[in-house]
Amino acid sequence: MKTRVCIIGGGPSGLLLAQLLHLKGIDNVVLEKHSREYVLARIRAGVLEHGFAKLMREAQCGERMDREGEIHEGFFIADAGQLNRVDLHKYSGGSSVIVYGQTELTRDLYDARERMNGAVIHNAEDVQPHDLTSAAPYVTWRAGDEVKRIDCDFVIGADGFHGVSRKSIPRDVLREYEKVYPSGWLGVLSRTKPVSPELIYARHERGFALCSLRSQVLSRYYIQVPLSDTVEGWSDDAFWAELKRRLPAEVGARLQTGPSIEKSIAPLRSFVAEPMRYGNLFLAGDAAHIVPPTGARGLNSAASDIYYLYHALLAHYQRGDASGLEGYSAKALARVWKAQRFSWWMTMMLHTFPGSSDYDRKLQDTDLAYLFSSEAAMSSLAENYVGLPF
Ligand code: RFL
Ligand code: PHB
Repeated sequence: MKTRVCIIGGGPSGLLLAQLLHLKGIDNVVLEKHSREYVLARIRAGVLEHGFAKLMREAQCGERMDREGEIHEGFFIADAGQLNRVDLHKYSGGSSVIVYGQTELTRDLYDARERMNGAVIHNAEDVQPHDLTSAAPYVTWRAGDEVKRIDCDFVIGADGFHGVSRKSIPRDVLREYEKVYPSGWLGVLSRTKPVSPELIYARHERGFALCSLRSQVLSRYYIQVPLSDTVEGWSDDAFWAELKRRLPAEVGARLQTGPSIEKSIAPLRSFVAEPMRYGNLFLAGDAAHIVPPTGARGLNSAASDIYYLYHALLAHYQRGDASGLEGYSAKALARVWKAQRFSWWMTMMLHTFPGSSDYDRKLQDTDLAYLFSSEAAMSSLAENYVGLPF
């Protein structure tokens, strides 16, 4: 088999790039380790910035997102029993975010790939890139007992944090920066009316909580838990009781509870791998960087990688211009680090970590007091939350 661009990973990053390239006549193949059903069962992001939405439209996948997604012009931060609103629209110069689940967005991308007869190979086992520094790289994988091979010009590593692509870069080339937080988020999806039409990020001495949603009949809630906790250890009743405790009383009083449809724990981690290019391998999305979900930046950072990579590949194939590919890593990383900073800041301001001191708590109090008394601080939060320009 032969293609121009071999994309490892059929998550949102890989599928979006595949779709964009296909529409410009650039032949590509996506190799995904799991089945479509498995990928679509993962409940992850819920908040999209407009830059991402624009790319989805360009990829001819934005119709349902525009119909069913909700525009949010603000969110709340709860602290000391009070709700404080962050007016994104006012402080970002008229912008907003879109609440539309990653699951739905991935489904739209898969449907588009199918409609256009795009090549997506599922259940590809033992995927391995080869000869990445040569002009003729190739990728092998196993389908049952058979070993398959695809030759290509470029390999895109869009295979998430645990993928194989980043690990193919030699240790003496790759530099990894990491911060691990001593907590995770326990998330619950439930077919209940959301407690608030806008998201609530709640700071509480028992730990952080987040009230989010997928639609007006589907709620997504999270509570901060110790890393040692397990999903099995949290009954639905215990989850609802703990969430209620961490919300202002008037919010807790109107919380509608119900059976969980999905329940999972995600550890909090900040991570960046540099460079994002090695020979003819280009990393994108979670394969190169992850953030704690507090600032809703993860998927949105993947979108800017895909934007830069798409335009770099277009310039290469349409005009023989290699400058976009040459500059990809530096350009992508500049924006990635800003998302890292913002996610770290939101996380540190709103979580109660084991071992945090009275001094740490005073700084959090001051950060929040400053935020709600300064238009400049509000503008800084808003412009980061709606997404810095690509
Ligand atoms: P993904 O989604 O992990 O997809 C990678 C794909 O690669 C496949 N794969 C392989 N394929 C072939 N060979 C291999 N060896 C492979 N190894 C892995 C995997 O099966 C998978 O299908 O990475 P991608 O595409 O870069 O997308 C990144 C996003 O998924 C991630 O950044 C977001 O979900 C982060 N995130 C959020 N981001 C936001 O922008 N806004 C949010 O509101 C938001 N909320 C969240 C989040 C992440 C969360 N968790 C669970 C980590 C909330 C949570 C709870
Ligand atoms: C979500 O709805 O899953 C969500 C929303 C906002 C975040 C993180 C996760 O910051």
